[in-house]
Amino acid sequence: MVCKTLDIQSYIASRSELINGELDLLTSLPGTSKTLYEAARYSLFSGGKRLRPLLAIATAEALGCPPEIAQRPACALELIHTYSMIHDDLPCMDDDDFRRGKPTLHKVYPEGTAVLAGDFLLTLAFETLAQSPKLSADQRIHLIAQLAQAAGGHGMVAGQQLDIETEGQQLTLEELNIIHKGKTGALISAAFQFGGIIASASHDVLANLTQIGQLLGLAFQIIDDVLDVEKGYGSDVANAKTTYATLRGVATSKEDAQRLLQQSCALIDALPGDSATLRALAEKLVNRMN
Ligand code: GRG
Repeated sequence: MVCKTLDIQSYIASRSELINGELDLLTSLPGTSKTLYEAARYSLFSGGKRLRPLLAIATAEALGCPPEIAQRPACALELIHTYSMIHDDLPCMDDDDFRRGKPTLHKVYPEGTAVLAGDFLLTLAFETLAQSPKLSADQRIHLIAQLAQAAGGHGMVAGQQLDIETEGQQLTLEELNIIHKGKTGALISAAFQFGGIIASASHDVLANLTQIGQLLGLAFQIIDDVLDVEKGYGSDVANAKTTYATLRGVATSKEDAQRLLQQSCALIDALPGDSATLRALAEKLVNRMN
């Protein structure tokens, strides 16, 4: 077990280095506004775990595709994720002063600059996919469509809107699931699809990856709710939010997450190729401490 932990840790370290290198390249040539680039980089390099691009690269690798091909398009997921965090923290949304232990972007730069830095990262994600040099035109279009679906009005943005609309209301588990599926699950799911598309996976494998992504996306959010209580962040409690922890209790929520993990691991094991690293990453995602 210890050995496996070390293996996955060094895998994460090495692939994170590739991801950070790409993100640096993508944002190192300031356009007409140096401030916009600096603001975007403040959030992009503030200690994110890089989970989504890591999952995309590990999925591609499990299906036999080298990381060098996956690393550039995988970064589009991190660009979208970072934009969503910046906008989520704004006074008109969650109005958070800190993220990852540092002042949020709108606390360091004017609020308008924070909005625009998010907009910049959102558009850069699609530009990155359109220009990914090592993919075919078909693959690039497929990735762009996949990301638009996951991040937009059928996915993350829709989930966020539902979250705002239902603020202060007591939700059922079903309603909560719909919000989580859009807000958090869609981008995690897209990471698995990304790996499949980049590795030119068959239709059947892509369908399996959809299921894996949905299961793990939900497990990820459940654990996020549990950590909010266990780590004493308490922001959900303070905001009177319905969460898995409030609806199911912490212990049952943990069991739910483990069950979803087991189901997804069975599907990961059935993928063609060597999926041991992807499995270890999925386990890490659900058993994470932050
Ligand atoms: C503003 C359009 C728009 C969308 C925002 C994703 C989202 C929608 C809001 C985030 C609210 C939130 C904190 C949800 C909990 C799950 C989550 C996305 C946690 C952060 O993801 P990690 O753990 O973050 O991958 P790091 O910091 O590692 O990058």
